[in-house]
Amino acid sequence: MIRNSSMWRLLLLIIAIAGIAAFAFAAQVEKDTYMAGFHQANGVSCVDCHEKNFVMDDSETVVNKKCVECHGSMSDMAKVTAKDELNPHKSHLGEINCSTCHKGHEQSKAYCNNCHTFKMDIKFDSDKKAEFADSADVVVVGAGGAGYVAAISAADAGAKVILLDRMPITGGNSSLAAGGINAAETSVQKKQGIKDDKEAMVEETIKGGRYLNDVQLVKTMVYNSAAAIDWLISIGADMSDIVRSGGVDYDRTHRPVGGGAVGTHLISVYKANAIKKGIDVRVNSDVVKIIKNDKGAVVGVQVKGKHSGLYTIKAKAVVVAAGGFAASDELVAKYKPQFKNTPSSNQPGATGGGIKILEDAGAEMIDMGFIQIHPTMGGDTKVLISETVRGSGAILVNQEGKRFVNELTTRDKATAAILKQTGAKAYLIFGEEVRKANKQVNGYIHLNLVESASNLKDLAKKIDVPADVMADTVAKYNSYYTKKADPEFSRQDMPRPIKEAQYYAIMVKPGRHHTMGGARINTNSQVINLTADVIPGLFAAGEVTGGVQGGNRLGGNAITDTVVFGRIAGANAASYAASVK
Ligand code: MEZ
Repeated sequence: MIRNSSMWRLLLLIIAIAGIAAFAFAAQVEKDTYMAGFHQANGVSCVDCHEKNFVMDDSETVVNKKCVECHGSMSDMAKVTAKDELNPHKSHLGEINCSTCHKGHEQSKAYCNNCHTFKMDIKFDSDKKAEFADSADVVVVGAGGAGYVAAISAADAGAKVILLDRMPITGGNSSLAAGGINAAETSVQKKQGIKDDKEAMVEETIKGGRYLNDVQLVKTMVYNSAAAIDWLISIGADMSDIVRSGGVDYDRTHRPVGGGAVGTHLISVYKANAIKKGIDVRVNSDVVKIIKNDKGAVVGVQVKGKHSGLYTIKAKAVVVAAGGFAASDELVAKYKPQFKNTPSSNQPGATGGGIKILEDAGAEMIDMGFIQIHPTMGGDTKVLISETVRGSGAILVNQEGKRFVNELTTRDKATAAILKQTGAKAYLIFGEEVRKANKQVNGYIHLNLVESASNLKDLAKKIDVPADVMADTVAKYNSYYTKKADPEFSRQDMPRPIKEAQYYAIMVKPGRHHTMGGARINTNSQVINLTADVIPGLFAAGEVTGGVQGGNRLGGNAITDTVVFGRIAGANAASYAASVK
């Protein structure tokens, strides 16, 4: 019983909210492009299909039963659609549920392309072609690091921007980036008295890339890297900690204070900027096609929204920044069959969606067989143990307790060396000094990837390594640290000894990390086609492109690539869009 006026007010509020929700729902389903709206318009209510409790099992048993009750079986429907040009009810007879193709709350267009990729025009699809549901000056495909940077840069240049990501969250592989961003002759290095040299960064990147890089792209990345750091700082990023990565002779990997992971930090900064700049960010929105006009210029994209179905966005320019394909067993098997069964450090959406749409749009694909194996993934997990743990002083030992490689060599060499050890694995060994310099180690501890002990003997026991051998290995390394010379493996940089308890061990194994191949671009981030011409209005940046990293990428150069080429792509896309009538 309702006894006082505040309860009345509460009841009225509930009724008002329910009314607004019902209105919004009705407005959403009202369109007859939605199965639910179509049914409602024909006097069929929600409960007729869903029954009272609205509980849906994954097989959608109740709604499928309801379809059959009203419309008959697949063979009944095959008779109804027998005269149509295509008769999918007949060809799928007995195999699938109605709801596999017919979605209640998604636009009911191009059902077939949900499973098939027909090159021919399908009548539902061709109806839709000329119909642009939305428009923007610049559409950016992929909301990882390169995509966010391109979107922010395009918005800064005055463009109306829509940023789309196929995954339910933004960030892409960049959000997993643990290490840092390489840049030479930066304001931060200068402030900390760290000497560096742009030409050395160019040379080291090309040497690390096995002399297979596009030299002009490398120079563009390096010469713009210091400005990239200043830009990141200007939009709110902390780049105050500097460490060394593998394959280089300079401390140039910039990251947040205390050795925090660079990726999560940058993505949160990018997100805040995207909101501030009014960028329309859409998740669960898979771009399945780049649309071009009859002159070959880009005019938009076709998107498959999780709930809105297929729709198109008109755009004057498109930037593809959808990442690589190291998470795709299928593409890895195609381009590098020997890496087919290796685990991947990548986020699950890194399956080459951007590569496919660029290829379909006529882009030239280069270096596709160059797939990088990162030497140190945590045990048997997908978690990457950052190279910066070695960079700040950890050593690698094998099951016999011995060092076997210069820990700061390039990734391809470190990987090859680990794969030759017992069990094709190794252990990162370090003391409290390294943990303190690397906040992210606390994360590895939290994920149960780390063994620790108050002395080396107990640590060795925990990882089943001969204690006396490991003690001897660590003692030798500490003496090399003191002498600043490593006669065994010529490691150049030994920033910390392994002296202070606790002592830590992380079991590591190599795993797929980065795909160096992708669409060919020029130094303006314009996409190049098979006849070496620019595709008008099409830009790309980050891991979806090829040529920047050559045959092997240096640690810390991925984020540089995303920031430098993301900025170039975004600014150039905006200025191209401004020139389109
Ligand atoms: O650039 C990278 O991939 C990187 C630095 C990874 C890491 O080991 O942290």
